[in-house]
Amino acid sequence: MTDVSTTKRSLDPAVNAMLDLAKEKQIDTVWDRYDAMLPQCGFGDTGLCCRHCLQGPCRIDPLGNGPKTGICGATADVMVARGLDRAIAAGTAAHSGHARHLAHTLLKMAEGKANDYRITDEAKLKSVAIRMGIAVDGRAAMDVAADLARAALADFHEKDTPVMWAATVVTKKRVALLSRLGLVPKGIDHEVSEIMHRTLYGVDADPVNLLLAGLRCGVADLAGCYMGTDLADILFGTPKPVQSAANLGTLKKDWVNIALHGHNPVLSDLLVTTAMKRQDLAKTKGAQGFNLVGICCTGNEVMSRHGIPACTHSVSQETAILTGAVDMMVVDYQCIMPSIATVAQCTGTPVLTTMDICKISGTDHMAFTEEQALAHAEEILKRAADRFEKRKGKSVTIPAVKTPVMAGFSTEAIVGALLKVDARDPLKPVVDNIKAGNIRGICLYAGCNNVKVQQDKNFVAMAKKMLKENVLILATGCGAGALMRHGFMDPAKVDELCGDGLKAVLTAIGQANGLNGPLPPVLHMGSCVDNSRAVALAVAVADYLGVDTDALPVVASAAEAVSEKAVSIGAYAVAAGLPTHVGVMLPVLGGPLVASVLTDKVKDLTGGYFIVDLDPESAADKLIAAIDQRRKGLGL
Ligand code: NFS
Ligand code: SF4
Repeated sequence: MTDVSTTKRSLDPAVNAMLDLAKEKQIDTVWDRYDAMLPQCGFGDTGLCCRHCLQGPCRIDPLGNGPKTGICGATADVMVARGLDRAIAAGTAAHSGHARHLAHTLLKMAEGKANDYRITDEAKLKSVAIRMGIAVDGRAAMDVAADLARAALADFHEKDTPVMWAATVVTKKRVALLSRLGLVPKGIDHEVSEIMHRTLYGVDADPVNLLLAGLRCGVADLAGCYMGTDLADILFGTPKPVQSAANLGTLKKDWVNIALHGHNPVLSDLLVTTAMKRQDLAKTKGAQGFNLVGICCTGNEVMSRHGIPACTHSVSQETAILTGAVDMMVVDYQCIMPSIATVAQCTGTPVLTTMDICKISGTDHMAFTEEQALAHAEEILKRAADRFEKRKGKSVTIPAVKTPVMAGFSTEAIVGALLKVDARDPLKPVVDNIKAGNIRGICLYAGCNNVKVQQDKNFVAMAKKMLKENVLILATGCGAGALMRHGFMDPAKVDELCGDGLKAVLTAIGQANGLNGPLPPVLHMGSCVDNSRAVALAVAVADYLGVDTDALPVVASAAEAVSEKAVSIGAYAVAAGLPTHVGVMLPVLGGPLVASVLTDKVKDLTGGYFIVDLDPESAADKLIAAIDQRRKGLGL
C-alpha cells in the first residue's frame, strides 16, 4: 500500500485541504496541469534543446546514435551554457527591473512628482549614499535621495566606473578577485544585453567563456538585488523584528480580504498603510475591516515591514483564491501564475493587475502610477470593499491552519539585536559562537516551491537536519514562506528544532533583547531581492575575521527552485564563493563539461560551486560537510 503522506501534493495540510476542494469542484490547479504535462521532454530536461535560431529546434541525443551537435554545429556544452546564460540574464533583468522601478520612485519623490512617498529611513539613505560616494553632510535628505536615485540608474549602463552596487557590497578581496577574473559587471543592463548577444546564433561557442559571462551577469544580479533592498528600505523602512502569522488561516470570513501578490513594495506598502487609515471604507460595507495578506515576495516585503500575515506562497498561490474568501487579489509582477485568472473565474474572485508589463487576460487592469499612488490605493480598497458586500454571508472555505511567525530580521536588525549582547563589538558574539562551535555554520534557504517536489518537503527535511546540527538558518523568498508555514519562525519551537549550541545562542540573544525567550529557529530576512541582506551579513563577518567570503562556513540552498531568478541568485552565490545547493534538476546535465565546471572546477576560480542533489537528506549532509571543511580551513 502506498504511504499517503508521500502521495499528498504538499506537506502543508491547508494546501492539501484546498486541493481536495478543487477536485470536488473540478477546478484544475498547477498540480493537475503538471500531471497532464508528463512525461516531460528529456531533451529539455537536460538542456539539450535549442531554439535560438529559425533553423531549429535542434535536439542533441546524449546517449544514442542521434545528432551530437545542433544544425549550426553547436555542441551539447555550448547549448546548455547558452541556455543557462539566458536564464541568468532573465533573472537579472527581473531583479534589477524591480530595483529600477524603485529608483524611479525615489527620484520622482525627490523631485516632488510623487508626493505620496517619503523617506522613511533617513539613516539608511545616508549610509547607502556614503557607500556610493555621495556627499551627505549638511545636505537636505531629498537632495541626497535624488543623487542616490541617479547613481542607481547610472549603474544600469556601461560607464567608466564598474557597477557600484556590486563593487561596494562585497569584500575588498572579492572585488580584487572578481576584477582579476573579469567578473566585475560594467553595467547591469549591459551584462543582460551582452548575454543576449553572445548567446545569439553564431556568436560565443566556447562553453567556459559562456559560463564566465554568466557569472559576471550573476554579479550584476547581486547589484540589482542589493539595490532593490537598499531603495525599498529607504522608502518604506528597514525591517525590525515583528510578530506575524502564516498560512490560509490568516484569511478572515468577515473581513475584506485583500491578497497582495508579486514582488515590489511600491504599491503594496502603500496599500497596507492606507488600509490601516481607511478601515472606514470596509466598515461601511459591513465588514470588520480590511485584512491584508501577502503571497510570494510582496508578502515577504509587507510582512517584514508591517507584520502583514502571509496566506501562502509560490506553487500554492491558487489555493488562496480557492478559499472563496479573497475579495481582491492585487498583483504587480513576477511569479504570478496566469492560471489565477482561470481559478478566479471559477470562484468569482476579482484579480487586479497593476503594472503595465504584467497584464493577464481575463483580469482587470489598473495602470498604477507613483504620481497618483494614494488615489490608486484608495480606489483598490474601495473596489475590494464593494466586492466584500457582494460576498458577505456566502460560504467560504478557510482552513483553520495558521502558524505564528517572527519576521523582520534585516542585517541591521540582526546587528541591532547583537548590540544588546555586546554594545561595543556586536559581531563578536556571533564570531565567538562560530569559533566555539555553538554555531557550526550558516545556511541561507532561498527560492521557490517547485511542482516537481512535494511542496515544502526539501526545505523542511533539510532545515530540520541542519538546525539539529547547530547550523544557523536564514531564509528568504518562498523558502522563508515554506519554513514559516511549518513553524520554523516560531520562537516556541526552538527547543524542539535546534541543537543545544544553537539553542543557547538564540536564547541568549533573545534574552538580551527582552524577548523573554529565544529568537526563532529560522531568521526571516525578507524577499528574494533581500538575499542581499544575507550577503551583507556574510561580508560583515568576513571583514571582521579578515578573510574573504569563500572562507566562511556559510552555504546556500534553493531546495525547490523554479524561477530563472533563482538561477541568477545561485550564480551570484557561487561568484561570492558559497557552496550552493539546488534541489531540482538544472537543465545543464546534458553538457558534461558545463556540469563539471559548475559543480567542481569553478571552485578554483571563485571558491563557490553548485551542489545539485534532489535528495534533501544527502543534500543536507553535503552542505554540512562543506561547512566543516571551511571550519577546518579557518583552523576551527
Ligand atoms: Ni523568489 Fe519571490 Fe517565490 Fe521563487 Fe517567486 S516569489 S523572487 S522567484 S516563487 S522564491
Ligand atoms: Fe540549432 Fe544552432 Fe540554431 Fe540552436 S543556434 S537552433 S543549435 S542551428
